[in-house]
Amino acid sequence: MTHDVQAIGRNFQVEGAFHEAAPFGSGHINDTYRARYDHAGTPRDYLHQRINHHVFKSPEKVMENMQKVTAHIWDKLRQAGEADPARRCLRLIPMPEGGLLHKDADGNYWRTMDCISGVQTYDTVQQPRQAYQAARAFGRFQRLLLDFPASDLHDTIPDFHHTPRRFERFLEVLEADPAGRAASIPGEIQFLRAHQAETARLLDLHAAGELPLRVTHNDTKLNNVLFDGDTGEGICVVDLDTVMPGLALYDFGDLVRTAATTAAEDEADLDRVRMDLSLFRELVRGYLDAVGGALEEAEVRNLAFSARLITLEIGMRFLTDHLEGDIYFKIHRDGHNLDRARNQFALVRSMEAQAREMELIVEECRSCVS
Ligand code: GN1
Ligand code: MG
Repeated sequence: MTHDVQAIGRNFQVEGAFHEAAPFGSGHINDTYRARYDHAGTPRDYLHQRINHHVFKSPEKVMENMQKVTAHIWDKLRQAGEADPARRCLRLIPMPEGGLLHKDADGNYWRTMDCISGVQTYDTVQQPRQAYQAARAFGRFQRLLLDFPASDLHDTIPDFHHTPRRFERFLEVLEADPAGRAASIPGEIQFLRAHQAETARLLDLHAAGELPLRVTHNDTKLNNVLFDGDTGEGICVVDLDTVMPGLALYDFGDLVRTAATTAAEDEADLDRVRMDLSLFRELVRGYLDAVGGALEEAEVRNLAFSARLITLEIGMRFLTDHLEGDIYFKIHRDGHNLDRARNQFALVRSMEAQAREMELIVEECRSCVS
């Protein structure tokens, strides 16, 4: 569905006259447009974004979280003497009457942000140093939020990374089989059942007091990092919709899922899907360089496992959506969610086959970080 982006833009305090707009990014949930405005002869780019309110049931709360977290990060960057925080943190654009959220006549919720220029994003890693930079960016993000009180944030999607609940939900949908697809995927169902026992491992460690609740990003895909087009530095973390209290390991793991893989998330040729150990090493190094000193022992010990767990969880969510008839994630072809699920399960297998090597890399890297 396309939207009248120009009309949407009029509701925000953008600078300049509307020039053009086009769909932007590769998200599975929201609709994003990059719009160019002409400000006295100088182009000004903004992102206008429709928040999917079927997924984010309370867009106001999403915006409150985002506003608080970006304000906190801006303050910290300023305190640290950062010359240009606008390149390192998202900036939300308010409406003339204040407020950050515009509700249109169709009941859609819109927000606007500055579009940071001179940056690049990647769906898969092209060079090992991008993996290092992405992990450093998310590690820095985690570090900047260490002193942000988790209780100040809304749980905008409860149990977002509660893997055992995700498993229960999968079983419910499997049982109901609303789209009549269950009989065609016995191998995938069997794969998930065989992994049920490990779904609770991180939450159990949290319950035992070994893994702290932190303020986490919860959607740490590689393509949520902006890389400086000149230096290649990972300068800014975006997509703050799901910033909520959570476990840091789910963030690290989700980055491995998307940045240590040799293929895109929906690659259907499973022979191409593999976890690359040298990329994994770059991710561990980058993350520990940025935030290693603040992590608990159990967090470091489970870095490798976290990657398997979240990859399993996301694969399970894709498979659940396939069984439900593709109602949650946007799809661009028949069987898209099934392809994604198979891809993620292949990645889990590859991680399992290299589990020992991954553990050794973590041990090696942690001894280099003070
Ligand atoms: C969704 O829309 P996007 O790509 O930022 C999803 C994440 C999944 C991801 C899988 C709110 O994120 O949890 O990991 O797809 N976001 C939500 O690619 O469910
Ligand atoms: Mg997202």
